[in-house]
Amino acid sequence: MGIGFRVQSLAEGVSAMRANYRMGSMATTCAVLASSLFSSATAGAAPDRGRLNVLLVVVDDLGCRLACYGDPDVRSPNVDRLASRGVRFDRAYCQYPVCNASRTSFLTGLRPDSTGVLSNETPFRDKLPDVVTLPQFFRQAGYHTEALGKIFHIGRDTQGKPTLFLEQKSWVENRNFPATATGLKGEGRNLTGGKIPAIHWLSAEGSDEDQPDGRIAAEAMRLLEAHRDGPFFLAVGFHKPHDPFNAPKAYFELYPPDQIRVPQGIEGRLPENRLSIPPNSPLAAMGDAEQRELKRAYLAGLSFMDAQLGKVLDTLDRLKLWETTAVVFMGDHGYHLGEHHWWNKVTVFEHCARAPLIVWAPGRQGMGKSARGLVEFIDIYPTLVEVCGLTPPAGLEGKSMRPILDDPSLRGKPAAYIKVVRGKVEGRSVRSDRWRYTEWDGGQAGSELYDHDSDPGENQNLAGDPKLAGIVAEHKALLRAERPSGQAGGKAVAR
Ligand SMILES: [Ca+2]
Repeated sequence: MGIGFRVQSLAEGVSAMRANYRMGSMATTCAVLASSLFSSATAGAAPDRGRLNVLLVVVDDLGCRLACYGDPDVRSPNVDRLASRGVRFDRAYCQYPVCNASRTSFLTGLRPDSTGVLSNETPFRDKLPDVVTLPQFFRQAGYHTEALGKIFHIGRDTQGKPTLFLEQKSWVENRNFPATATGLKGEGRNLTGGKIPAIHWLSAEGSDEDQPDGRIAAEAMRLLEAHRDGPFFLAVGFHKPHDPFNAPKAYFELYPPDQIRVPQGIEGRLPENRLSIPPNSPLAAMGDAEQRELKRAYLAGLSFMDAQLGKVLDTLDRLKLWETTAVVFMGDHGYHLGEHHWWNKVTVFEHCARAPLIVWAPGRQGMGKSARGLVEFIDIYPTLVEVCGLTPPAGLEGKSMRPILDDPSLRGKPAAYIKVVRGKVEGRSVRSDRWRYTEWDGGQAGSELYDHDSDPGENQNLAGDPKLAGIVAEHKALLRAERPSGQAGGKAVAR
């Protein structure tokens, strides 16, 4: 059991976190002899057929609206069955609420302060040319590494041009699949009168395989068969439910329009601090009817993705790969569907910071249970490395979740961190066991405190309550603990 999983209070938590960092430094010193996160040299290891395979499924813009996370309105039978088999992490948090920044963070095992990647416009190799990414680490260990669809958000092609989804050093292959002409036809409309082109839905003609995610699932099934003897690291990046909200017609029909509920009253209210959500909410251009229509389209895409996941899971069944394959299923960050009068991501509210994370690890003792402890997405890299019996490279900033995979009742981390940038203003937020605390511009542009015992929707900002000054002070200390001295500005320092 790791020291960080047994802490009892916030004060102990900060202390334990610092102790962890010190322990990490000692471990780092030893592991440097093995490999470094910033070494471009390949290990040159021969494939080891006794090692676990890895299947990493990353779903774009998938929050925790899933039946297995307690939403009875959503049809997600295949995510649910994976959750029943593995460990469902109920409080897993991304480190930045945008595709590129989040993916760069968890695929390098580094916090956004260390990656320096804080937007969708920066190819991560511009900031971290020599970092050994998660799949690259496995590639160096002799695995066949291959990606389908969107795993890295943006990379550079062989001519050095920025390009979506491509990343040369991590994969043997990285392929994308456009929709067919049939898959782009159907019934649909823009819900903002054309003001925001992406707020468009399409109930498409054709089959699953006329859509990118259907083609990705079919190819994943083929690759699992071809590489069944392993070891492989297969990454499957489903695009839905990200916009545009396209899915085959059958998935729209799962959701009768009159049964769609959207936030009302306080849940849908604009936050008092305008920095809390980005400007120009698309909901300003929509009425209730349009909001319901949009949510229906999001859920149709979600259930379409779920069905594609089901085909991949069926293939693991058929090929009897469960005992030789670790599986991670995750969203890249959460998503608002009208909460706080916002539709999209890019906030540090719980709706956006929290995302689904399910881990199946053969042989671990906690499979089939759920975990309440706080974990961060940067913990995924060291976890997969450890459960596959490899030695983590020095410099990773997360902590292996392996102890929780054996005992899901462990308490997890004392805190989970997320940040976002609005122009020149930085927002930093910390989630502890009970509270969320956020500072804008170090508190100069506002602060927010939410009590998750009484206000899980984060609608009552308690930061100004004098009775809670001690709680605020504790969380200020937690925020400072995220950044030990000597680390900032896009350059990671091993500790
Ligand atoms: Ca995303």
